[in-house]
Order: sequence, then C-alpha cells, then structure tokens
Amino acid sequence: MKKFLTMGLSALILSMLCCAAASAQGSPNQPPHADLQVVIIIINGGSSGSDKKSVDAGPSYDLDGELVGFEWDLDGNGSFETDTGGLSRAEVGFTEPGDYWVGVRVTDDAGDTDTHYAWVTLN
Ligand SMILES: [Ca+2]
Ligand SMILES: [Ca+2]
Repeated sequence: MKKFLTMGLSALILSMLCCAAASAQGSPNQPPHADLQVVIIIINGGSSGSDKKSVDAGPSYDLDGELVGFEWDLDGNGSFETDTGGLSRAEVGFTEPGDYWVGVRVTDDAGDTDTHYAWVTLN
C-alpha cells in the first residue's frame, strides 16, 4: 500500500512538473491546414466575354491563429509563383476546357505552412 502511494505521488509530481514546464514555454504553434474548393468561380464578364475564373482556398484554416499568406501553383509544376497575400482567391488563366492540377500553400501567423493540391475541372 505504501509503495502504491509513493508511486502515485511520484506520478502526480511528474505531471505537475510537466504542466509547469509546458505553460512556461507556452503552447507550440499548431500548423495550418490548406484546402481548396474544387470549384471555378466565374465572374461573368458580360458582353465582353472576358469571364474571370478563380480558385478558392476558403476552406483552409488555422486552429490557433490566422492565415496570413496564400501562394499558388496554378500550372501544377510544383513551384508557387503566384502570391495573393492575405487573399484566399486566385484568378486563373485557363481558357480551354479540361482538368488542371492546382496547388495552394498557406502560411499561418507563426510562419508554418501547409500545401494542398486538387484537380480543377473547367467545363
Ligand atoms: Ca497556427
Ligand atoms: Ca507553378
């Protein structure tokens, strides 16, 4: 019985030490989650016929902060050359119907990133 009590006390002290250390350091940042809406939003250009098409990373989120950066790989080649800053939408230049491999990289307010690729179908 005495041994059990001692072990229990040790575990309690350990857990208190653990929590004290964690709160002293602050909680580590949770990385963001990138997601893409596989929808092309067409803003009707009217008689000019210059419809604007965008992809939307609106479903992306950061649980413990906010998303401050969106970068895009609109030609699917693995490099994110389009930076829309804090805007979660990017205009795309697709004109021909087909499937396009599009990626987004989001950055949270602690500088962590996540990427997500999806097929975007233009009919
Ligand atoms: Ca975060
Ligand atoms: Ca690219």
